[in-house]
Amino acid sequence: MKKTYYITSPLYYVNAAPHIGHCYTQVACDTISRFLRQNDCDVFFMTGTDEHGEKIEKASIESGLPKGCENKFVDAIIPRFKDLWKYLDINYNFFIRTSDKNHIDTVKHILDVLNKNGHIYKKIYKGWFCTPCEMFWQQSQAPEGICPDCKRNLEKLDEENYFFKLSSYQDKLIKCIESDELAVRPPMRKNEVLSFLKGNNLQDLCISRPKKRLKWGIELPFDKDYVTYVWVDALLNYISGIGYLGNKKQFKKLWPADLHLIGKDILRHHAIYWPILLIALGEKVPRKVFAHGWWVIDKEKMSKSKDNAVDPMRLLNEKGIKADALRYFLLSQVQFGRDGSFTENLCIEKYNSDLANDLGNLLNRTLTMVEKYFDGVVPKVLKDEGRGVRDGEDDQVKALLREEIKGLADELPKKIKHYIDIEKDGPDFQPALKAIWELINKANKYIEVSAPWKYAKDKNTSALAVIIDTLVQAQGIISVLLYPFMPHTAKDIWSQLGQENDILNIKYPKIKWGIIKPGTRINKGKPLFPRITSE
Ligand code: ME8
Repeated sequence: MKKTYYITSPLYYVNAAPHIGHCYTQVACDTISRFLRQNDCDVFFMTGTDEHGEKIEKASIESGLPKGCENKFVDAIIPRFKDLWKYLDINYNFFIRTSDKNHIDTVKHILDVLNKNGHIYKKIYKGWFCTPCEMFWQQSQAPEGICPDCKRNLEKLDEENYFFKLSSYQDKLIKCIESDELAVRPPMRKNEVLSFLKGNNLQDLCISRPKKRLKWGIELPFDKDYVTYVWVDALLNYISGIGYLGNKKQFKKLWPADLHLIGKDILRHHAIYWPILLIALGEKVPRKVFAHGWWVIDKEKMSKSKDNAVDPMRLLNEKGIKADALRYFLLSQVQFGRDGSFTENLCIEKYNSDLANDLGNLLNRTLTMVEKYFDGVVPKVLKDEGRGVRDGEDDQVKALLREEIKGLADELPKKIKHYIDIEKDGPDFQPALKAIWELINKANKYIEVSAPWKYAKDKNTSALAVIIDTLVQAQGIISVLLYPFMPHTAKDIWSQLGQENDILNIKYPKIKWGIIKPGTRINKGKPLFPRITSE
């Protein structure tokens, strides 16, 4: 039976159009999902949008719509997210909106259960509140009235609200995280959460907003004068979306989630509030929460509200950086978990060096030689392989390089598995891509060193066949291994190598030397990555 994985992205706020920070999480989730499917696993990848709360209400009013028309505002913005995910080849299984009826019914049902079971109480809240972060802060946490997270001014609040008894399960949560029943990763984030939990008494979580202040939310099932705090509403998506209320069979199959992939800004919500809500509900905690770093511009987090957001469509339209090139940049530029600094120039530099020069040229040169020397057909290598190549004076170097290429290619699937494995410390995309590029670079070097044009001049076809076969096999393997990271490019390489079967059907055990059969007619197309000149 296939192994099942349930992977989630955060639900993105729909107060503005998405930027490359949001693309980052999506691309990472998509890459993991594609990788697991290649390994014959059954994957359910869920994403969606977070549509309630003050932030959205404010954005709706600012857009010129009257209060009470927030649904129109969010409906209009959803296609921007869906279209972008389509453009980026994000292959999710379900898109949940917190305005979906099923989600609303589930939230009401769960709050009712929690209330009936004594987990919720009412009291007057006095303290600070940050509207952009939707977070409450104690005087001791924010003595200057500045939000510790986003550094903006806080508002003083003094109002009666409902609270969830977060504090009851503090010790239980510490044990869950320490034992990795809930694996918080990377390790620095595990340490961060544990030291917070051990060094502070958890304050109970305010889970309501009075309607006189905010109407755009899910009404509390036990008090019609209040709506639910947006974070409680949003976190519950992870179970409402897989049938907690209406599809028990699917819920049983998928829960607990194997991975909640998030940005580090929302670690506390996912590693503290969410597991405690689940414990109170009598459900299992998620298996893993992985918090990646931020894309920053001039040391500031890229964000919709800070006006420094980079629109991926602008990168395409003004710079010619297509979806896969952006995917590659995001995944290869930094170690997953750390912050990365984004500039257009860096993105263009990496495009030109890794994609245009290394990957694109390798394919182009190889296929040009297949056309020129073998009429566009992948040659058969004679049994005594490499005979002719050993004729020259630097024969040893060439033979060694060829062996190295084969060795690297044989090892590559295992290496990638190791880095992406979400059941261990992964995912980490950068070293996985580095390993693929090591092979690409070795193959380019092999062309330089073996100088096939010299054999062509000498009409040494058997030697030429060995060189071409080595290059073609390596690129067959590279294309399939690249597929989770750059699906469009992988398919393109695969098809230019003359392969007619769907790359999706090539599962991991089939990724090995000999993947491209001799006699295959190649299908050379346009260069994959034409160079970009930056002004
Ligand atoms: O927090 N760099 O939504 P959101 C990297 N609705 N990743 C970034 C980023 C940046 N500069 N900016 C955003 C919310 N992200 C809530 C989540 S989940 C139940 C509710 C990514 O739209 C990052 O993964 O503000 C962040 O966690 C996510 O976008 C959502 O941001």
